[in-house]
Amino acid sequence: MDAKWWQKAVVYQVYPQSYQDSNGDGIGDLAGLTQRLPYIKKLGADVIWLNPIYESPNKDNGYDIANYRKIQTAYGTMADFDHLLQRAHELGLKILMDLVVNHTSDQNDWFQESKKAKDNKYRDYYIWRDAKDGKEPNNWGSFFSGPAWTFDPTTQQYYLHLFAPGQPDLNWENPVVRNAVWDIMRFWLNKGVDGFRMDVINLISKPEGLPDGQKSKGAVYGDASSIVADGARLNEFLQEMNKQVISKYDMMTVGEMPSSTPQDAIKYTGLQAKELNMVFQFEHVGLAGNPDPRLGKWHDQPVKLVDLKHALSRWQTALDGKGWNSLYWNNHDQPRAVSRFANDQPQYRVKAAKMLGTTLHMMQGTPYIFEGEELGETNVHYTKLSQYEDLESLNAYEEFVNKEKIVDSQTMLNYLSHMSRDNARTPMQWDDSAHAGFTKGQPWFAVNPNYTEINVKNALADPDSVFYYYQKLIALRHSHELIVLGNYEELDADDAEVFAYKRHYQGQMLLVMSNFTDHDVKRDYGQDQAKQLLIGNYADDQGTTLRPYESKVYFF
Ligand code: ISL
Ligand code: CA
Repeated sequence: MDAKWWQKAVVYQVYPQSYQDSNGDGIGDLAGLTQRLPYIKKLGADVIWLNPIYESPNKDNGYDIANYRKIQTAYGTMADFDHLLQRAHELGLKILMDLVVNHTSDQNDWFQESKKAKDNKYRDYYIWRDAKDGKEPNNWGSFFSGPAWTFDPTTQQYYLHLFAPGQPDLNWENPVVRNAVWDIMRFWLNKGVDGFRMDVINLISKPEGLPDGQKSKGAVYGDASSIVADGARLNEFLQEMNKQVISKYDMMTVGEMPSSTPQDAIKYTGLQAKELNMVFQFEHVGLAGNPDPRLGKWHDQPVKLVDLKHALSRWQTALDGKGWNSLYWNNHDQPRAVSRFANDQPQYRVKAAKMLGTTLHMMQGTPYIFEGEELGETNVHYTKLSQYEDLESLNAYEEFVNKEKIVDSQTMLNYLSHMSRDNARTPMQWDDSAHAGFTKGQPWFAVNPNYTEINVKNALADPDSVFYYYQKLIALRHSHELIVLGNYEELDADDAEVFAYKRHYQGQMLLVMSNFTDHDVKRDYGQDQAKQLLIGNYADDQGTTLRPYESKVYFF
């Protein structure tokens, strides 16, 4: 089988407001990113995924879109975008846009119209319901704390928002809404963009009657996600999207799908399914939750290696030959990988970051690198609430510490330092000058203080840096069909120290071994029989010995 371009590609994710400021206002922008394209090219990535750059009141950093056809003023103009796209294409880089269409901003014209009157032409663009017994229409909680419904006095009804009140959910049951979405997609595709990452796309088909969600013990709200995710009409909607838009362009699609199972993903990405190319699954980033289900993702527990292996291996095996995986350790919603899954202490950080890169990049699927991951950037380790900016973090603190009082302030601050999305959102660390060379002004969000050591300038000057190691990982994928297409064999699932697997393809074999601990271990998988050590993160090979966070890939 010949691999498609998006199967061979490596994606680099750019969080525009934190990448490069070009005009000193402290906010990253399109002109800044355009200046940095040669850097991304040097790394060797093929595709850039841009987080939302559309006009937005920024309640949720651009995931609340006011105008789908306009660039956020702080990021530049449409001319700046056209220039970015043109420069990227000249360099052989493709651009993936973020498509956020489960919801819009409440400032979007559609919603402004919709809220005016029950008989407004745009009323059914959104999900409006009467009060039930004088209260919300059902018990759903929002992902960003509080109820998933807000009462609007003008028409005396509630509207649904699975996220913040400023993010009303679109009504996908309405064919006019679906056509409006196809038009937005065509608008950007006709400009020449190369595809879309689709925000929470498995939440668009809401269940009939909007029934109450399960409530865990002591919880104020019911759980909407398990009822809404992967709804009855999702496949139909995605097939319609494919027929109307996707099939007409040479493009790449990845759907963000919290809580999808491999069986769901096969339906969405299956070779016959005619829906999407791949999904972002959440299993490995959902491990080690708080034992109190009300606190969910807020915890400080390390992930157990056996669980991590189980999650990733399950997806590798289930989708082989049936669908296609995306591969990621982190993104703008997740803590930094080296802090979360390995070790960010100075004596281990570089080795550990390379070890994680190896483990993921040798798997089957399309790898995604989040800006700064290629430097081994770490969590920011904030200790005060005032240092945070993200509404999910701030709302969770307010709800659990102040309102419901189920956790004390110190404990919650500790959870935030481990899990807050803000860990990923600090500005890119370019050099050791003020604000890491991100801006000549005051940055919208403070730079991680470790920028004086961890930065692009240092990485490019050091042949042993995480950057050059990632460059090599990417080059290996581009030159070995085995890495792209080979099937996956997990080794010793219950080994709690080493993540080892094999890949097989047309008589060739790859052996990958990663030591996830800070001490020496010994493992023998017949590596002495290998033809070649393809890549490793130590200068020499000590055979069966794996040193702290050592990772090696053998070719047979
Ligand atoms: O659903 C969740 C947990 O069950 C969340 O993790 C949720 O899926 C996730 O926050 C969705 O993220 C995406 O949509 C959000 C936006 O804030 C994120 O930045 C985006 O990646 C709303 O648009
Ligand atoms: Ca700027």
